[in-house]
Amino acid sequence: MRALILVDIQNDFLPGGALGVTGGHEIVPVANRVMPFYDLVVATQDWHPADHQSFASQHAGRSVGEVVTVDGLEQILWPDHCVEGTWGAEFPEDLDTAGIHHVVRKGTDRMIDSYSGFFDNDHRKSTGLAEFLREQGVTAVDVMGLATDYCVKHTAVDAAELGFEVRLLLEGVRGVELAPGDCDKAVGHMEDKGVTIHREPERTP
Ligand code: VGL
Ligand code: ZN
Repeated sequence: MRALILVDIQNDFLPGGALGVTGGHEIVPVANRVMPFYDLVVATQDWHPADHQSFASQHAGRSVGEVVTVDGLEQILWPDHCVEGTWGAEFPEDLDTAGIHHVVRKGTDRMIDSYSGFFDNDHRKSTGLAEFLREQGVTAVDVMGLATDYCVKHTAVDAAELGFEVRLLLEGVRGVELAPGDCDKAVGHMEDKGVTIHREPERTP
C-alpha cells in the first residue's frame, strides 16, 4: 500500500507565520486534492516546547541562521516556531484535516531537533512512524509539504533508507532557501538517495 505523508503543513510555515515559507499556502489545495487518492494519510507536525534549543531566543547573543552546537550536534538557529499548543503549530484552517488518519509530532525534546518525521537529527530515537506504516502494510510513500530543504528532505531520505519506495510530489513542496539554490540541491540529494521526483501535477497519483 502507498501512503501519503504530509510534512509540517502548519500555520508557522505559511506566509505570515513565524517561519513562513514563500508560497507555502499554495500547497494546501494540492494536499486537499490528492488526499482522497490514498487509503492512508499521515501528517507530521513540528511540535516544540517553548524553550526548544533550536530557537535563537534560547542562545544569548545569537541570531537566526547562525549555527551552534547543542548536545554535541550542529544546530541551525530558527525563530521561535511551532510551539506546542499554539496557533502556529496548528494545521491551517483550509487544510482538510478530516482526510488525515494519523498525526506524528516531532521535535518535542528541547535538546534535539527533528527535521525528519521518522527520527531526530542524530537518529537517536524513532518517532514510531516507520513502525506504524509497516503495521499498516505500507511499502511505498508519497511525500509533500514544508519545507523542501529541511523537513521534507529529511523525511523523504529517511523513508528511502528505511526501505520504503518514495516519491516526492514536487507540486506540493516549497522551501526555506536560506541560501539560493537550497531547494534544487535538496531535490538532487533526495534523487541521489533513491527518491523518485514526481514532476507532473497530481490528479491520479
Ligand atoms: C522545519 C526548520 C525548523 C521544517 C522545522 O518543517 O522544514 N524547518 N523546524
Ligand atoms: Zn522546528
